[in-house]
Amino acid sequence: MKADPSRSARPRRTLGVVSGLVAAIAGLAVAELASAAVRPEASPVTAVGGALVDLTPVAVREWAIGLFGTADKLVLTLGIIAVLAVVAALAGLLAVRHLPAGLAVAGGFGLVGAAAALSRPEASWRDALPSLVGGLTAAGVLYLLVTAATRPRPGGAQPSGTWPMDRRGFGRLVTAVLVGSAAAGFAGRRLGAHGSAGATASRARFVLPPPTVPAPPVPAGADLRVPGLSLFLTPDRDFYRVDTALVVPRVDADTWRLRIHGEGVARPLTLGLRELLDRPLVEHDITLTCVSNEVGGPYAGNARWLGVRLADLLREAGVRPPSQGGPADQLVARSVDGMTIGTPVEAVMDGRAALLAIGMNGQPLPFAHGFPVRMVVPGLYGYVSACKWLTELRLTTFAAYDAYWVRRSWAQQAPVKTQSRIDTPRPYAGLAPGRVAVAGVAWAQHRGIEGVEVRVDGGPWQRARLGAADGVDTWRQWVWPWEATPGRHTLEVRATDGTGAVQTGVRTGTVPDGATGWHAVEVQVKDHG
Ligand SMILES: Nc1nc2c(c(=O)[nH]1)N[C@H]1C(S)=C(S)[C@@H](COP(=O)(O)O)O[C@H]1N2
Ligand SMILES: [Mo]
Repeated sequence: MKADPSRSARPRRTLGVVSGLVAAIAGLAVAELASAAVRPEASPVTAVGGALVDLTPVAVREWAIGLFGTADKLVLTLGIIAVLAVVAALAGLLAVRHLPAGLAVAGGFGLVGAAAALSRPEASWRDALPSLVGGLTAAGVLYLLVTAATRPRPGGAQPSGTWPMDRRGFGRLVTAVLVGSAAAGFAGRRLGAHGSAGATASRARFVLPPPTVPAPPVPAGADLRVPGLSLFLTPDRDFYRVDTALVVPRVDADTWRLRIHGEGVARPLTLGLRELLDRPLVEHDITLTCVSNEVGGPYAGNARWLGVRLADLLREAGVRPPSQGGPADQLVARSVDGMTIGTPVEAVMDGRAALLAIGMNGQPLPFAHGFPVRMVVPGLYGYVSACKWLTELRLTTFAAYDAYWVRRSWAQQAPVKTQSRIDTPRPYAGLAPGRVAVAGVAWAQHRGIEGVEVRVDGGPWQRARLGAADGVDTWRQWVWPWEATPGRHTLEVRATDGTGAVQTGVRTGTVPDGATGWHAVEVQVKDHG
């Protein structure tokens, strides 16, 4: 007796979806294992994610950062997995109807991953392997599952209303594949950790040498110690992180090299970390800010950096700034993951503390913040100054070369704009009437902050009390005592930089060279009693 097709259609579909999903899990797990052996960036999800990051239009990127903040990478990864799951389910549905077509979709996904991996910076042909192996695995597993699912039950006759297949055999196969995938995924993890073990050990072994030129202690009054106010020095774990890397590059300090070359470089240099550390080490407090920071946003942090003066190194290589007749006006830094960041040579060599930093707040750089060596230049947004995982410095011109973000509609040059932020009270805070400490930070790196003013409900500007200044390259805390009265109120802040220029109230977005406008916070003050 033949099974009633209308009854078997639904289980058939379910089997297809399950087969597709299980095949995708197996493919991904095997690809992860393979990518641990090749390099973590070659994992299909990471490669596709990286390619998407590079292709994302600037408006979408800014929207995503605004919406998800530093969780944007996690959201992207989950999004890719969700799309993959849908396609896998469709491939499974297709496969129970027409097996070759389903297999082609499964394998095709491997090709997409491989293409993405090959498009990544510094990619070699080996980077395609994890995706290809993963695609083949997925197709193979899909074949096994679908043939098992459509194989007649042992015993021949199919009682009506039951599945026309060996249900138990299918279940056993699914279980075996899932167990195998978990094992492959676990092995991939272990192997991945093993692969970066050299880098991890090199960081653990790395003892920061003492500074040749220590920074003076942070002035006692720099930290106003108002509850809810950002600390003057941002602890590494709280320091914002903005980069395009879906896996943090783990660079081995022992094999790290920096190459300095290009236009007007009389004596090209290639240095290892030891040779870099042979030079005088300068300690300097610098506030780093991101051009993607909205008015009032969180992408600003202040740290005590330790590093070699970049200007000295460039002079050693025979570089002259444009003002002294040098032919190159742009210094292009390149990271191990292919990021390029272009900085004005003039700014780097004008006497400011432009550093090749190796230390952050008394520790070697965290991997996420550029271990072993990154750039930091006071007064310029991170995307034009602060290359992490640095590996190359090339002298060229702005006319001849556009760095990564410049090709994505950001300005070639971007000095930090004067900004101020209310940290406390928080937006929409419910406050008791009476004395409230309104406090925050203000920054205008390399110009310094001379004054901060606050106003309530568009009233007259009132001078805030400033924390002690720690040079012109860091932010400055401020506090203003407010006698809060019941009702809804808007607090606004503006700063005056060291040149006497008042922060503009004109609101502009982050693109192309940094947001402007005054930060405003709305609060609700409760009635008495
Ligand atoms: N290699 C690399 N360096 C990079 C970036 C990046 O994406 N890759 N992002 C830059 C940007 S936009 C900023 S704002 C700073 C942020 O540094 P942080 O993550 O240490 O705070 O790093 C800069 N250096
Ligand atoms: Mo940035």
